[in-house]
Amino acid sequence: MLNSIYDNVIKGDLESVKEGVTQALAAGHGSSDILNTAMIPAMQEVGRRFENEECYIPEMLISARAMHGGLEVLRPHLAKADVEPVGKVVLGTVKGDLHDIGKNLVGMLLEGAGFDVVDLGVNVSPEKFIEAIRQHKPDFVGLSALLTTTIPAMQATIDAFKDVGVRDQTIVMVGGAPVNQAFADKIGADIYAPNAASAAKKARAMLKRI
Ligand code: B12
Repeated sequence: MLNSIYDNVIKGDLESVKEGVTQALAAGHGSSDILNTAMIPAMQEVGRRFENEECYIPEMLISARAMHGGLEVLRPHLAKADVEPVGKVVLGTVKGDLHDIGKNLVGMLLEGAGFDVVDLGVNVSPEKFIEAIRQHKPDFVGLSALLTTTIPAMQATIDAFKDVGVRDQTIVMVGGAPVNQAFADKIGADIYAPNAASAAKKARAMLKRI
């Protein structure tokens, strides 16, 4: 069952992915099992094929669409609806970057951990993040980037927070495939997390400390 979800994400067969995820849940597979053994490895395989020129952007896009469909089926299982918000997070993919699957997953698991999530979407300018900090007064701001060419926008965003005096009002969390702890330290972020589950865990732990 999980194998066919994996295959259908790679094929980009949206309806079969949604159906497969629904059936796997009904058969008792846990949502994180479905994510971590079928859906995420499928996107990694799509990335590997793209790198080796075995597939191209249209194929990546239809796989991404299928992945989104599957995530929407999983969403209620990842996010427990009846939890009192423990804090607020503003989340977005930085300027120039259109990847949002990982960010969306981070948002869903943060919701599941009890956070109120304000998702600004993709290609978010520093100004838009600043506006959201002023409007929502979030405990955390999460920046996502998937391209080596867009991770500098994380630095630019944090620098812009300092320039307008909002840097100390929020905890900055960064992530995305090309980001690591050393980079996060270098740009002055407060938290780096390699995946959505650890992002939610670290955010909860940080809230307890302050
Ligand atoms: C799907 C995809 C696309 C789709 C995106 C659709 C969408 N709606 O997201 C499309 C087709 C649009 C696309 C376009 C491009 N892509 Co692309 N894409 C991918 C692919 C295959 C999968 C990404 C993905 O969704 N992974 C699955 C998720 C679950 O993982 P994740 O994003 O890493 O997120 C996890 C963690 O990183 C972390 N995380 C993520 N965000 C955050 C945020 C916070 C705050 C925290 C704490 C944690 C965190 O938690 C997440 C969940 O566990 C990757 C390959 C790969 N292996 O990553 C290439 C990849 C990222 N793309 C790549 C490239 C080159 C491009 C293009 C430049 C191609 C082109 N020539 O036009 C364009 C750029 C467009 C743009 N301006 O952004 C390269 C990047 C290379 C590089 N080193 O920079 C990759 C690595 C492919 C490759 N192997 O070459 N792409």
